[in-house]
Amino acid sequence: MKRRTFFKLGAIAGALSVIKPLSASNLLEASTEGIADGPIILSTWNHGLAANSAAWEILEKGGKAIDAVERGVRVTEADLTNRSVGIGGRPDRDGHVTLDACIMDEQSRCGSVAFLEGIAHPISVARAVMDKTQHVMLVGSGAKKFALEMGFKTAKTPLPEVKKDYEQWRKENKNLFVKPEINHENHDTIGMIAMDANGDFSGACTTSGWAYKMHGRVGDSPIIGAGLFVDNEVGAATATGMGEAIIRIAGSHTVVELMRQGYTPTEACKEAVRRIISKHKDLTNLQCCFLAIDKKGNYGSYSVYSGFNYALKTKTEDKMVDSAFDRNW
Ligand code: SD4
Repeated sequence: MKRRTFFKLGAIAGALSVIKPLSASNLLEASTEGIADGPIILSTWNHGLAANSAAWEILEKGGKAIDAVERGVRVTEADLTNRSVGIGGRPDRDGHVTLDACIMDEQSRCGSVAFLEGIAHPISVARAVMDKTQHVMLVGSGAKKFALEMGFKTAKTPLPEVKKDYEQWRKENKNLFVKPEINHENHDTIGMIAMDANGDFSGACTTSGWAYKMHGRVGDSPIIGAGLFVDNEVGAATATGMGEAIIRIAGSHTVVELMRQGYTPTEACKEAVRRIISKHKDLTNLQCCFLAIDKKGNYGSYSVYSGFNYALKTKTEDKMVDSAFDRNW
């Protein structure tokens, strides 16, 4: 390399090294982020309130975050009126309800299942993958076989009322390659992250994914680093929204790594959203949302579009919080 070019590159590198992380604070209303004193749980969407309550029963007794997040999201999985989590979920284009879930603890142990059919609590199967096997991820018939061997109960899916909607959808959608919609009305995966009284983090994420997706499609939710990531030195993050876009930027891992570099949770989520926006020319219906907590108990979120909210539970708060966002629908 010529000496002059070398110095030029050196000057650019020097300038880059003093660039500060993006500041989102001027764009935020105070209510969209905060700091917790003691244990904290964040969960995506309105169903997060009930899930947080169940999880809190464990944290308030000094229990572990890993047990709290599993208990919490099981509440959402058990809600048969929920159309995008658990066995009440909508099927894929071929009429199969396929479930994705993952879980991760403070020791970076993790477990995941994807494309799993007919089992009521995929999050607990993911936990069993983590606790009982040498593996991280089991999919499809292998995941089902493992679930049955572990004694998990089977469930018949889709539910009759869901099947009726599906049959109607099939009548109206002869072209099976039509892009399924994911917008503010039809998605509500639960991603839950928590810090316990010991300051340890865990997270869980579970979904039936996009309604009427292609058979075999797996989203971000069961992928460690995309739908969920925990690093006990730094904090935790989870995601909801269009899984393909979240996978492309390794979303939740990106958020945690940005917090490691000094970004606040909101700034980190905002930067992940910025990357998604910059990498997609067509943002139609491309909602993606991130939630994060750092080691000091700071929490925050950011989404591409308005409309994303999350449930917050601490010693003093139990409420829904509107996320900061980049643009209005
Ligand atoms: C997926 N991320 O399968 C999930 C969908 C979702 O709220 O989050 N819906 O892509």
